[in-house]
Amino acid sequence: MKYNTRNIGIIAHVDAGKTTLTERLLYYTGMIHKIGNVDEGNTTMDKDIQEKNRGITISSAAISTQWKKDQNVFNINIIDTPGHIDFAVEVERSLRVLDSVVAVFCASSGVQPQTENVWFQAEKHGISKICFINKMDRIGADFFAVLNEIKTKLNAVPLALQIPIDAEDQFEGVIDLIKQKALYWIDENGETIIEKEIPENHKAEADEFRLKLMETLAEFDENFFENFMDSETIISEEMIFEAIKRACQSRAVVPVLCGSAFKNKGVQPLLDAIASYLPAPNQLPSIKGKDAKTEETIELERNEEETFSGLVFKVVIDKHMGKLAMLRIYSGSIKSGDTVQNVRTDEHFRISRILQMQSDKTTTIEEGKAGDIVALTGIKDAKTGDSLSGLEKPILLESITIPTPVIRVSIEPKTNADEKSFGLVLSKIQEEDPSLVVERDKQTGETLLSGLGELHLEVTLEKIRLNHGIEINQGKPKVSYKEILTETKKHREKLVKQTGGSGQFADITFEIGPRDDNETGLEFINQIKGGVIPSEYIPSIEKGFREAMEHGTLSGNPLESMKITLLDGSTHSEDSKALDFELAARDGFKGVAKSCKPKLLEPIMQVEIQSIEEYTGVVTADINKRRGMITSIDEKSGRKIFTAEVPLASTFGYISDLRTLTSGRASISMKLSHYALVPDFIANTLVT
Ligand SMILES: Nc1nc2c(ncn2[C@@H]2O[C@H](COP(=O)(O)OP(=O)(O)OP(=O)(O)O)[C@@H](O)[C@H]2O)c(=O)[nH]1
Ligand SMILES: [Mg+2]
Repeated sequence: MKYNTRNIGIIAHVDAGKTTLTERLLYYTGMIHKIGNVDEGNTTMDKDIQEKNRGITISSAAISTQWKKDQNVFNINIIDTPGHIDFAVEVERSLRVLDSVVAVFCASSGVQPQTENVWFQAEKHGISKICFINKMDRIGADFFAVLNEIKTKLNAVPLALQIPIDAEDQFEGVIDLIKQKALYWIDENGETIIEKEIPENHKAEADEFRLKLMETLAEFDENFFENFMDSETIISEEMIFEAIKRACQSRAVVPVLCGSAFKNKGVQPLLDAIASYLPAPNQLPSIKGKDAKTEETIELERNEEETFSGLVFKVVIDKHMGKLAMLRIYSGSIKSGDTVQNVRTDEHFRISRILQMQSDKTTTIEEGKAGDIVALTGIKDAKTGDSLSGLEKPILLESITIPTPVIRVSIEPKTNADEKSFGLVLSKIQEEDPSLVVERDKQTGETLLSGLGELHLEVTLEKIRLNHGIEINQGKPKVSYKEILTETKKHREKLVKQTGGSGQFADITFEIGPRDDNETGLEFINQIKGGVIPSEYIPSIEKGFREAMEHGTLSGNPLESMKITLLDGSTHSEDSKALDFELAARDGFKGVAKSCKPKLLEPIMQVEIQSIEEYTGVVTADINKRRGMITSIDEKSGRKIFTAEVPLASTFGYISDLRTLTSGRASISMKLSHYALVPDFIANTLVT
């Protein structure tokens, strides 16, 4: 069996150099023939006009390329993801379908809030990682400091496979600790690598780190431990390779490499490491899914003989090809012309074409197999997170978690003539980006667009203008609040209706209030005894409450959490139906929630600001003004790092305000930290 496919994601904080690195990966694998640069707006990955203009990645791009190593050809599917938190859904859906990641770090700014975010997201999905410490040429670059932060901030065990030869503008190459050679990149495009002996002044350090490499492997790999302890055994390169592979794939350690993508140094060894240490799809444990009919758990082998199953992780509407569904195939295979089903909708459809994405073109392929990432045409109704399967067995795979919006604006087309196409465009845009929500405000009749941040909404509206030619009027951005109950109440809800024929009847008594733990969502405790409510109605009651909490009674915003204890009830032998109990739960919630002293919660952001000493006073005073709380002030590479918790509502315009305050000498990044109670004096102005 061949283990030659690698499905990898490139993840990191904004500006760490993911796109620059991906561009180099494509160049050295021969997929592109000219190196593009983000700053010149000519990269293969950031194709979108806004990506070019803003110099950031907005939508993640999937691309297939090949790398040759030791007579083997590896098919590498790469997804370059955006670093900005506003595009978090791109990271989430990519990590859901990838087998491993390359986490990129900036050698001078190290582990930043969004690095932590995406790192722990990858952890949640249980995928293997390799670290690439990029920007070794930048002022303040410090490989060893970042190595240490991987340990302290990410709780990981970094395994340096290389150490750099000097840093900043002296950065020349790397020392390969396995081969014990120094590698130098000498030409402008970084194509020629010269291998030399380790320079004298780096020998001691290289010995120290090689020993550390071996000791770490011995600590985390039993097999290697035996060889390491046995004085008779001479440790071969092969033994080290195999041990790294096992320790990386068991996720005990993370191999670390370094370089400068921009200066074209250090990329080829990263490709070798991807091929050597990261898992092939068919080496991973079997896939767990659910039989959509029987709800039974099914395990699927990750091979072509198995029945077909795949997950749609992205929907793209292409001007020429129409709707494209990006699909990760987990088991079995598909050919164009095959009929498959969308398990969510039961829709059966014929696959018209199977495409592979290659730089700026797509290639039609005959067959898609287990482990592949492809795009399909011909699907009408597919959404992000849908499972596709063969007709013989509908298999539901775990879906994709979509982050909930935190901010919204009211929007309308500038001219009445655009009114009709406006609705269509909004639904198209939502199809491509499930983290956007479009709603109509019941009171004002306005159209509200909600998203993950100011930039997210700005980019979306700009997309509507640029790609669809619709000019938009927009209101001020507003925070999406949540609600929470603060007191527990007991309530009885009785639904009795007699409208000729069969009537409706449901009777429930329940306790409703805040959760005791700090978890989110609904905690539902069923204390019904003696079958006074038949067990088949219980899930309907739970469903009723779950739906009801989507609209709080204080402000109409969803409840963050709620606890329901179902105590008692009764049924009517002829009139009671499952739906009646669902309705009773919903009505019951509406009737009693107001008396449970509901309060408003607002999103609180964890903000990190990097600036210089001189602006300490200005930055801290500004944080206070925004109702923020400073949690720490550190120093790194001569820069001050302020960490604070600031309510989202007072972060609007933060980036440009900070630029003005510090004459552009500060950078800021944020991530959603948690929801907290809105202080009464503000809540009173929000809820009337
Ligand atoms: N000095 C230096 N600059 C680099 C290096 N790699 C990337 N850059 C620069 O860093 C900036 C950001 O690079 P990108 O590749 O767009 O970073 P990214 O991680 O893709 O950013 P987002 O997609 O917005 O999250 C650009 O100005 C690059 O030219 C490097 O190795 N050294
Ligand atoms: Mg990018």
